[in-house]
Amino acid sequence: MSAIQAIRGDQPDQRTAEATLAHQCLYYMLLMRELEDRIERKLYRQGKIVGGVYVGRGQEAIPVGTGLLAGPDDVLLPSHRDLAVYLIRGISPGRILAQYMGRMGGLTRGRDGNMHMGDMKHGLVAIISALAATVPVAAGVAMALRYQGKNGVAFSYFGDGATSRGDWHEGVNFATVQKLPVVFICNNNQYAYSTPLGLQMACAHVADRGPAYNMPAEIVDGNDVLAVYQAGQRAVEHARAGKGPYLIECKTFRMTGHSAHDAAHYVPKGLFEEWGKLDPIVRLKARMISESWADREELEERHAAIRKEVDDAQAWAEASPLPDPATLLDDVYENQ
Ligand SMILES: Cc1ncc(C[n+]2csc(CCOP(=O)(O)OP(=O)(O)O)c2C)c(N)n1
Ligand SMILES: [Mg+2]
Repeated sequence: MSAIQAIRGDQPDQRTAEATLAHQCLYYMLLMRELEDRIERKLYRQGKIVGGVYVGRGQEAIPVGTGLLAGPDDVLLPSHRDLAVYLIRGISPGRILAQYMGRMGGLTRGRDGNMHMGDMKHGLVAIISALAATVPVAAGVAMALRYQGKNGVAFSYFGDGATSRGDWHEGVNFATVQKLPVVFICNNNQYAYSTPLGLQMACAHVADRGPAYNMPAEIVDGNDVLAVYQAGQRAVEHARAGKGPYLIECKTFRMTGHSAHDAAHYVPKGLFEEWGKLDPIVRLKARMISESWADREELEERHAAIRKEVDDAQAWAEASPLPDPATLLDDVYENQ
């Protein structure tokens, strides 16, 4: 039985719903961390990754706490630090590693070398590199869901910096005017590349932007996965009930440079120390032990199983072939 089968309750389970949720959150946060560590700290340094690497270290609670709320009709538009969203929607770790290594087994079949990937079969819209460009797309997705008579919600993910882009404001404005079912999820990690928050926006909180659009907006501790989940529940319920969009600002911190090539010398060291103490995985584990939802040994076993899952995924991805150059134009034009 795999770790995920175990925590999904495929084995007789006496746990409470809250404990089961905590185990599920821990599984996806650990899997995201392990996969990204493998990508950034091993494969990238070995020269096996085709493109740049952007990770969500320290921010795992945000895609996990919200992604777990998505139902089959919902559509998710993750940003570049939301890897867990793909895992939750059923994309295997092997396919993700193959994607980063430019292999046929990846979601873009070797056409892209990092995270510009999606799969509508799983309700995942591919990341658009231009910041905030997915926000009007999220509004469009929500409108399409409404036209189709589905009760789906669009989950729109972005960073603090993206909220200063024109596309963000147009997308949010359209969604609020049309009362579209969108949940806007901001990871406010205090930096947009090397620009600290105070140099790119004049209000103190991203949530302060909500009232300008008559949109409910709440601030949540983005390093507390259960708190993110609860805020997400309020947001999804609101959107699904036809009341329009809802903004969640998750306060967090980027525990790396902007990308693997960036040593982040511009970030005061003290901030890494301060936020390191608030690591969402460490905090969830401590909570699980204090609530008797798990003991240390069980958590260790889970972690070991996840490392093995990533080892197997890497072997699978490395066995996947690179694309045949003769197929270069496949899927580019409808008719060649
Ligand atoms: C329009 C645009 N400008 C610049 C970039 C380059 N770029 C990619 S991510 C990024 C920082 C984004 O900051 P934020 O929105 O806070 O997200 P974070 O990376 O912190 O998660 C920049 C400047 C881009 N992709 N698109
Ligand atoms: Mg940011």
